[in-house]
Amino acid sequence: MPQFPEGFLWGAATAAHQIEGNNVNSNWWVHENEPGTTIVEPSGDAADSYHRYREDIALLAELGLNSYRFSIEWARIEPERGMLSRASVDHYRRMVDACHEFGLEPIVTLMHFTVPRWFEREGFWRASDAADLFARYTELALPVVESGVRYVCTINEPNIAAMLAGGEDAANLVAYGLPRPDLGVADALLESHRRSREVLSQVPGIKSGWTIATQAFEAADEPGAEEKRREIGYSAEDWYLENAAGDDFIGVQAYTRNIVGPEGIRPPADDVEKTLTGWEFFPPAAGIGVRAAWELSGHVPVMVTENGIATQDDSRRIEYTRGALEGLLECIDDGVTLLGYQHWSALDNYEWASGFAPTFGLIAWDRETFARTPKPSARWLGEVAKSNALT
Ligand code: GCO
Repeated sequence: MPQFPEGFLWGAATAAHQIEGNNVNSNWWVHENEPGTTIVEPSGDAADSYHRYREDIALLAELGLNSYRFSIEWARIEPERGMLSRASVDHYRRMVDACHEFGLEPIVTLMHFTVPRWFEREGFWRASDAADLFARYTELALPVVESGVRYVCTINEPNIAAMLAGGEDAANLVAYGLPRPDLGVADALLESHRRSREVLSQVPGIKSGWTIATQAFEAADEPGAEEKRREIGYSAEDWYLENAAGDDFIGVQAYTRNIVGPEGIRPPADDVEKTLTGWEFFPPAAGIGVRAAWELSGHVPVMVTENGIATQDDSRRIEYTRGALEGLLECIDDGVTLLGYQHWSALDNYEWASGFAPTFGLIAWDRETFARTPKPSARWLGEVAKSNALT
């Protein structure tokens, strides 16, 4: 039976804005509630995990997982520029404590797309002091990670954030077309990441890295396609993987593949199986992303920080995850240092511009009572975690 390495971190991932509810000081809350927005529905109470986090953490532990990746919200910790909310810092400390109490390794993300509304208003990642402000936020958040956190993800998917900030409509992200990244923003994100890592290095033993959306770009068998793949691949992915060199770890977030023709990225063919986000059902994405990260970073240890599918058919989620894990076992076999696998997502979540319809969760919840119900896939992944092997 193929085994995963000892101490492998089996978990599920979430992001604050997508599950907490009422994240009213964040930039996304503003956009969701703007008249004429293209975002299909507001996040509202989301899964109310801000109040129900203990129950969620206890449930993940009970299922058999040994880690939980969640994000802390800058907009709560610093709701106005320069204003520290000690109550919010305490809240996230209690989340870390709850993880320890139930035996889960907490993996904390400092910024998962959302920023305080004041930060966006004052120039967003294009502001000349963006990296200073992110470094200062990291300092404000230190009490959270000092309370026994080993893994910190500074910035979630800077490669997608650079596209979002490129002035493109957020809805584009959930369609296939990837907008061109804003390279000025990419530089600011890299500087912010590095400054944040510097602050975090004050905490003994802490490991920090950023998490990259890997896209498994594949050239169509046509003249000019390979050249286009290289061009798109470099600015949308490779640059970020290369710039992880020297970090303590690198996060890989993989979902699907993208076929590139000479004209650019193509929507998936009509005859392939698609998930609720319209992406091709493609389990090898995780292994492809992990290999790319390992090679391009110059062998920085890798953690799969997100991988999953949006589906109403939970048996497809199990099939997808099994396929992804088979690919990861091959990576391990080939000598890649793989630290863990965080499934996206623990709970059905607010999928940004697409609202609540694309269900990525291992755990469902009732829209009125918030009662949690683990799906069969949650139990399946828990069993895999407990045996540390694919049976
Ligand atoms: C992202 C995020 C998550 C998404 C997930 C599914 O990639 O956009 O990290 O917030 O919900 O990837 O699309």
